[in-house]
Amino acid sequence: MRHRLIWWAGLCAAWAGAVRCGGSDTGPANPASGAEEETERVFLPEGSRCEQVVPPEVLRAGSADPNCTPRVESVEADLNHDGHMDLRRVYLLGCPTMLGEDVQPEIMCREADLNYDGRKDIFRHFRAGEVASEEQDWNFDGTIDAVLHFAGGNPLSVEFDRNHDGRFEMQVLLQDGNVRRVKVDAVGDEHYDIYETYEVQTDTGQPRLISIGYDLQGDGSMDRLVSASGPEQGGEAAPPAAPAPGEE
Ligand SMILES: [Ca+2]
Ligand SMILES: [Ca+2]
Ligand SMILES: [Ca+2]
Ligand SMILES: [Ca+2]
Repeated sequence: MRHRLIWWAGLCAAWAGAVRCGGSDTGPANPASGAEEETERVFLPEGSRCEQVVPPEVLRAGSADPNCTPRVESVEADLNHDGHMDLRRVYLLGCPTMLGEDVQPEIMCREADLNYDGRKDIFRHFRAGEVASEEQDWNFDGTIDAVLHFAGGNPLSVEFDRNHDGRFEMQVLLQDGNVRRVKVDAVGDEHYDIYETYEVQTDTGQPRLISIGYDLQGDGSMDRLVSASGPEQGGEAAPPAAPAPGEE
């Protein structure tokens, strides 16, 4: 976590195409292949997280054509040719604009089953055609382990459920793709207790840890700030570091 974040690219490098996950080169098992006798497979429930509803703002905007109603449709694909759909894309089919222009189908959501067990594992949500967030189930247990948030098409922050208990105890804030701040809930009280602040070095272009703040009292404010290069500050409430982009 100390360096430029490239984990999700490594997680599932090509989930829109040939699917490979977790660094394995072998790909997901396909019991229907090889010399083994073919047996009927049992697939898990799909676990879809892509809604197939017209966004309310689109309904409110109305249509220039009184006979047209915006609608959504999904397109599915069977990537490993086992007869079970692994990839689903949901599109918004809008209506002609007030100027009479046709509207192209707009991607709203994309979800995929990366290990071909029947249950979807990665979900990318779009807003106005631009990626807004992505949910990832790294260990294929049906519980989301990481959520990425995007702004302007760029990743802005990531939340992690590191112990797979369904709660996010770590947040990483990004700036131009580099780690800017890491917040950790170390005691599991749903408040962040550790704040790591990073700065990109002008010579290397890599982020470097510059300070760690601790909330020792669990009240949401830093009580102790340790600089990576200077003397420790503490006693009184430590001054907060400059906020990272997207940080409240
Ligand atoms: Ca399939
Ligand atoms: Ca799966
Ligand atoms: Ca999981
Ligand atoms: Ca957790």
